[in-house]
Amino acid sequence: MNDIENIEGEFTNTSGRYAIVASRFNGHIVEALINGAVDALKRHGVIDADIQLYRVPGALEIPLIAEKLAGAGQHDAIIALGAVIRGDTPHFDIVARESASGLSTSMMRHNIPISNGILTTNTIEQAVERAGTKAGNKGTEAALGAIEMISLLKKIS
Ligand code: INI
Repeated sequence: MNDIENIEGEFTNTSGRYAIVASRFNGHIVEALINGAVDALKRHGVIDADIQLYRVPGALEIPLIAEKLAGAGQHDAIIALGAVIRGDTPHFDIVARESASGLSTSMMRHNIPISNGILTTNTIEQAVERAGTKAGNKGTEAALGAIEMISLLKKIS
């Protein structure tokens, strides 16, 4: 077991261009996710000029912009940030499923990491917990995932 080659992404060389696509719906929570993501990128050495923030109305619109950006080829990773909260709507399941599925499709089509930092929770309290309070910050996690995947992909190509 210890003799096997272990290939994984690193957090040391973070050169790359990052696009954040964030929704305005449930804006207070999403702003906390954006702050978490930007903070994580910058603390790992990513400079302001290599981070672009695109804003869309809601989680359902995130995949279109992510797809467009992935196809344009100007970024090394895309970080999707949003908050879908069941309490808000009967079509929670559609918004949650379609936003995640659209991102996966674009990631595979364009071979670019797309970190899914879209919270899907039953309550606003659960969303707040995952946006920088007692259960971490999903935006931070998504940014770290993007850094790691860029690094790992470089080792394969
Ligand atoms: N968009 C969200 O980002 N989160 C939600 O919780 C949400 N709810 O509950 O409805 C939501 N709906 C809007 C949707 O993403 C689209 O913006 C809208 O349907 C227009 O296409």
